[in-house]
Amino acid sequence: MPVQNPIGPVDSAKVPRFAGFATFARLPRIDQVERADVAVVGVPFDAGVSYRPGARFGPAALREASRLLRPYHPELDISPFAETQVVDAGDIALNPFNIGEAIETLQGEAEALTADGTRLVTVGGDHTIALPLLRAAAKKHGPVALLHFDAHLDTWDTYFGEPYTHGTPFRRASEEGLLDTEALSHVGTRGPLYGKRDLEEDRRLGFGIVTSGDVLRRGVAETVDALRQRIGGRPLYISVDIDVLDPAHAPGTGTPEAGGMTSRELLEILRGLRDCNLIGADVVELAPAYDHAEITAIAASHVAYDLVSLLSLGKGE
Ligand SMILES: [Mn+2]
Repeated sequence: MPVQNPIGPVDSAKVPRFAGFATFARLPRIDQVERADVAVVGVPFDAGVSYRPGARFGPAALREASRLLRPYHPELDISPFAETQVVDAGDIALNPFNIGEAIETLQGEAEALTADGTRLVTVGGDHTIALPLLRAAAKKHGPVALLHFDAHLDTWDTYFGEPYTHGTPFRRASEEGLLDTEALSHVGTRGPLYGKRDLEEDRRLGFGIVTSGDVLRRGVAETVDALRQRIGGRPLYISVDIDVLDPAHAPGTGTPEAGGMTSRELLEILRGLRDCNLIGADVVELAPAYDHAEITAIAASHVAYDLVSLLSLGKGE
């Protein structure tokens, strides 16, 4: 059951949006409520990146950009902050010098945060963090369906011999049995690969691929239909690497690729998933040092808002 009489965001008629603490959407902190239905939590960690660093500053940038989010979502016809208790759970502090330890810590913190039924929208941080988040999700729900929005496959085996990086989380998750292999899909992939073998290995792990070009050719409605058929009523985890968007829509990220989706396409696809059984989500790879005029941070904050809204629609029942 959702929390009765949830505490909402700071009233923007009394305190202007550009004043006050930058919690996500100006919502209460987790220590200001008794229980939360949905929590937005930051993971400022980028020790797993292969190219441009800086996603450790993603959570702060997303919170700052989220000041302008308003409480009613017209497309989904929901006031997520009024119908469920949504909070900002702050940041999970990880060891930036030890990836193995960071992964263990994050899994434990995610398990603690979700123990009483709170569902998470986690803000990265680089994509390494998806592995411990999926471990925590699978421990609770069993193997989960996964929609992975990303320019890249992120199912590579190792980098410089290292198994835990931002390019390998979904290979590890598959190997560990965290994923329902009947219902896995990358969405928005594009750009050059190391070789054709990347695709063959990815397919062997059970992934389907909807490329960025597929979304263009089929359109949003057909894309959503195909994804929903694949997912059905399974517990669903959504992982959004903001580099799924074209650099025109998300320049502030570590490994940009030309030819990506628009923010409109991404948001429309997410809204098409309103009937799915979403159990958790993340938005990762926002690296504000490469951003301009908060283009990427604003897009990421809206993606987070839509994910929160989808979780609120589910109401945890
Ligand atoms: Mn990624």
